[in-house]
Amino acid sequence: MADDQSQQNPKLQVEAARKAFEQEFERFANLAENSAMLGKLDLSSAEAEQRALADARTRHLGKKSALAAAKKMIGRVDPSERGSFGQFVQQNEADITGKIETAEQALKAHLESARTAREAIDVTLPGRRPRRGHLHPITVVRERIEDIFVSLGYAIEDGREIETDFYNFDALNIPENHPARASQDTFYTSDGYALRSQTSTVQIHAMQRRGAPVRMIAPGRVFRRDTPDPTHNPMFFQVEGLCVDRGISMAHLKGTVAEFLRRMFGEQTVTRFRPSYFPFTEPSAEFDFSCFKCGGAGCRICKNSGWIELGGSGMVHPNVLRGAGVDPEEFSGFAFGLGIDRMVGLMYGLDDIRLLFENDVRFLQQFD
Ligand code: 2NL
Repeated sequence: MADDQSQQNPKLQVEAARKAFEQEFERFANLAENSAMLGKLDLSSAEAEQRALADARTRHLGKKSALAAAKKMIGRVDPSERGSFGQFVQQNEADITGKIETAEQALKAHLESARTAREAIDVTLPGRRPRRGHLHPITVVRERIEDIFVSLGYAIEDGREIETDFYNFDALNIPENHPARASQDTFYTSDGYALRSQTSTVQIHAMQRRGAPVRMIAPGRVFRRDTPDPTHNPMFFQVEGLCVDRGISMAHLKGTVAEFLRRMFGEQTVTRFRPSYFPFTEPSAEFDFSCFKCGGAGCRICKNSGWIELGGSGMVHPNVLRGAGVDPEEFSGFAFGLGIDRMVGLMYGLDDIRLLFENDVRFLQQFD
């Protein structure tokens, strides 16, 4: 058997090793010599070939290879043949190394260009434009209200949403036993603070801080424990206005609210006041304005009445002024409050104000 022979004959052993190498190397040789074939290799198969080639190098040139064993035998062959055997071994080693290196280089070059191709980007491609949002309709209307009052000389005040009973009720002359104080109507935190049920709280703070005279509006979120329905949401937006100075009367209140509504809904808008009751104002009045849709003739928006009910108002109760550190003998003032979301609902003809708080872009997109 050839194996038996090669056991005895070191030269045959080297030849057998060379033959085994050539057989296994054929696929790499094809790759190295035929660039079209190499070009067809995708990145992951080229990487697999590269690993297979590294294995082949270890097997045929490594410490445990047949060639390494033959090299160890050089010293043991007959001195007369040692020179030529040594040369023979070295020649084979050099051939094999050369072939492997050529294939390695070809694979490496191919991998480099394949990786570069994968990472290439077309810098001339147009960018993806980020989708631009827009203001929420409540914000749009709030800003319009703010602009109108700023132009009338009012400041815009902001405050906290969690309040003590003092600011939410006591300072507003709301009696101890008033139903609004009950936990059925107001949200309380576990340590007894109230989520403000109107933004009057902001105005009390501002009066304490700044004293009189003062002109301001306080827009913001308020919270009431209402069961949600098409016209109620437990969180909604309100704007309150306050004007305190010497000699302020109901006439100033009516003139201011009427002017605001004319700027909001058009010059033809008519405002009317109806007597009402609030603990924090005396006298108190609710106000309506002529329907912006039908001009008073009657339509779906005004429920055929020609009028739209908007908010409450009145002359600030002396107890409220006093409680906020303002002398009611020297100063008087008017105040009013209205719901921003209710106004948005009317202006856009919404049949359910809860749509404003669901943050469904399909709905909100309409207000771009
Ligand atoms: C309504 C009624 C109103 C006020 C709010 C107010 C504020 C202070 C003092 C006195 Cl600091 N009053 N605010 C007055 C009357 C009515 O709101 O229907 N809001 C939606």
